[in-house]
Amino acid sequence: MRSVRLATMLLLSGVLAAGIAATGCSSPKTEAEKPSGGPTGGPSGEPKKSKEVKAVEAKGSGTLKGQVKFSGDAPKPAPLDFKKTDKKTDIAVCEAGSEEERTDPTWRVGPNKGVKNVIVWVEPAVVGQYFVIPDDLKKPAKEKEVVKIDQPHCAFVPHVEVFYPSYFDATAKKQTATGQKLEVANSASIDHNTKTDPGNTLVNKATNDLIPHMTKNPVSLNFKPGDDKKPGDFDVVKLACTIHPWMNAYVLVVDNPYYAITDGDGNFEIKGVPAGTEVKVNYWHESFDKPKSVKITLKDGETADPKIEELKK
Ligand SMILES: [Cu+2]
Repeated sequence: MRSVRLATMLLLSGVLAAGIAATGCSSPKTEAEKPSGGPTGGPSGEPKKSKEVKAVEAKGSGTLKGQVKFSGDAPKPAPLDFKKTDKKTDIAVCEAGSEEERTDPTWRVGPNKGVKNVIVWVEPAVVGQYFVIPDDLKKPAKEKEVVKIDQPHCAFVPHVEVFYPSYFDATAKKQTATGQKLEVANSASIDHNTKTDPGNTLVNKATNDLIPHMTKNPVSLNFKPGDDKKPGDFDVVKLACTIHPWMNAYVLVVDNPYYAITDGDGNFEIKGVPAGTEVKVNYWHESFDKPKSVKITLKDGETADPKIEELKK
């Protein structure tokens, strides 16, 4: 199945790549959507321009800063239908959740029309290349050693996360662990389970099994961004609970530290982004079939807006 998907991806992306031109300094350009295997994303599937795995030659670093906005009238999140669970005794617990836990999490649009939970991340513009990660970013910040998703009532909180389990090591020429862990906890008084949908992940399809956890001991999920010998892969993994069919969450698995999730009003900021070289700024919202991207070249010390287009429902 995977090889068929990959072959299709490579074929499609070859056609698209032919139409993509390079851009100049700090001038973002919208690129055609990147084809990928899963409905919500998948590893980079573009053809290699060269088989050589090569370091990006950066000159300093800059900051990407911007806002992802919604086009048109903001949708109002509909209440979730808790009657959809077969465990009717759970409903009282579900109803005790916060407003965010009780309403459809797909669109969270802030007062200034910014869209929450859009993931923005950077990868080298040339497939096969990799960023040389500075030592201080080869491991997670203290407060991010564990990326934790909880289920306090009947929703995954947070709903969207990024997991950075490994980076491509220049010397070893392979993915090397950052030490970051991804854990799903259940602090509710009722049972939940966590499963990954094989239709929504390529590289992590092996984790497609039920992970029951009715205790407060969190379950550790060993997702990886892609091939251990390759740089630049990523995967969007969807988590679901089979007991409560409305429950889902998304985890983007990446191999570099240059990422952000938009806040309640769509704002994002990514510091330390390699400058002096063109980079690809990917962005993804759960309404997308696959991630989209723009390209930009930062100057050393510069803060620039990659100008992500407004999202529509
Ligand atoms: Cu559940």
